[in-house]
Amino acid sequence: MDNAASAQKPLAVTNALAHYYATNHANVHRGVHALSDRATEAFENAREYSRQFVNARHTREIIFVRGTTEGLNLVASSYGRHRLKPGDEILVSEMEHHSNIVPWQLMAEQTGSAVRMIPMDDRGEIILDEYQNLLNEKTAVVAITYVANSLGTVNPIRLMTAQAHDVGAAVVVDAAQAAPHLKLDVQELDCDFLTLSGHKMYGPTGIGILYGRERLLDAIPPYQGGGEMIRKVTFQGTEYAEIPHKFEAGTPNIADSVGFGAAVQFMQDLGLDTIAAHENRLLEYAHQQAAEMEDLRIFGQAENKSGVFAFALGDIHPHDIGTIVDRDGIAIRVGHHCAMPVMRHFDVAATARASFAVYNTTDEIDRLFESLQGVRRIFGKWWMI
Ligand code: 7TS
Repeated sequence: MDNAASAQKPLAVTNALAHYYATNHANVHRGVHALSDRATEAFENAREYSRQFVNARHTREIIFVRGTTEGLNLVASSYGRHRLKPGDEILVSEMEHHSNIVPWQLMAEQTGSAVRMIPMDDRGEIILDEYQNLLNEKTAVVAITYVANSLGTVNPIRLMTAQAHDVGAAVVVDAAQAAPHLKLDVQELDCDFLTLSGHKMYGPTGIGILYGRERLLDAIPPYQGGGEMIRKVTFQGTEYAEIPHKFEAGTPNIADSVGFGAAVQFMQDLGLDTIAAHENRLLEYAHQQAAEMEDLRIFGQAENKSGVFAFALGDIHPHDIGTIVDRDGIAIRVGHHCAMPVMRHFDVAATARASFAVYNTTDEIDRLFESLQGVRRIFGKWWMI
């Protein structure tokens, strides 16, 4: 139950990886030989599956990256250098993962712009009135998570995007926690950039995608320089390749892109609606069980929630909870979840978090709650059992 950190891999994905290495591997986009053609085809097919997964208009808008962290750093760096000037403002919500805060702080420092926080309420929902008050003609970027990893809140991206566009700001969506659970549609959301990690959606580690609106990707400078991303190099100057290759310097992570394509197909074969319905049932079940434990506090009570059940048990430290349930064979995450501002909001150092994937069951949730009774026993809270 630590799937928000990383999901386990189905055979469809591990077989695709093994098959690729055993039969199709070579470097891409450069060989005249058959193997290189096959590798290139497999790699570019994975780009097409990724395009379909986020419903982008064109594969030119899909860049392979290492994961969400790299996607966000790429946008902050390339779009930031293109667009940000002294006095500009970047709006980032209070519930962001550090990877959607720190790259913007780095860019703000370099450009003389400022990062401002969109606050949330105690249920873990963005305060939309405050968001609207923060938007003004200085707002250049709104960087927002679709689903918060520490709370499970699903944010109203479509609405926030429309309001950001009214003041001329670009919208960057962190879809790391949304991609495993929700149907993504960049055209419907109308966002300018969206990024996700393959390893959280049953795919390999070290691979993810960044979607960018074609017009913007064309306008902004490359992120890294090297092979693959150029059209012509001389000592007088360099012409860059067309997108998406302009943003893919060096030999790409070919095998894991293929594995990622297989993960996308795995999810689509199961059905994104089926996955969401199953996980929502699990979350609801966990909330029902929790209601019967009066010393259990839930972090994240948003109306629209997905995947994450974060909690505290009386005054027992989350690290103790995590260690004890692990003895019962249950994996949960404890700590600040790379979201220290969220911990600060609730005035705690850490929380315990169970996060669900399509293979989890209500039986497993029963076992988690039995194990939590064991935690209470160990800490001598016998009167609560
Ligand atoms: N954004 C969100 C919302 C995340 O949950 C994470 C990882 C990231 C960005 C970074 O993703 P990466 O694949 O580049 O590392 N979140 C978690 C988590 O909740 N527990 O471990 C990692």
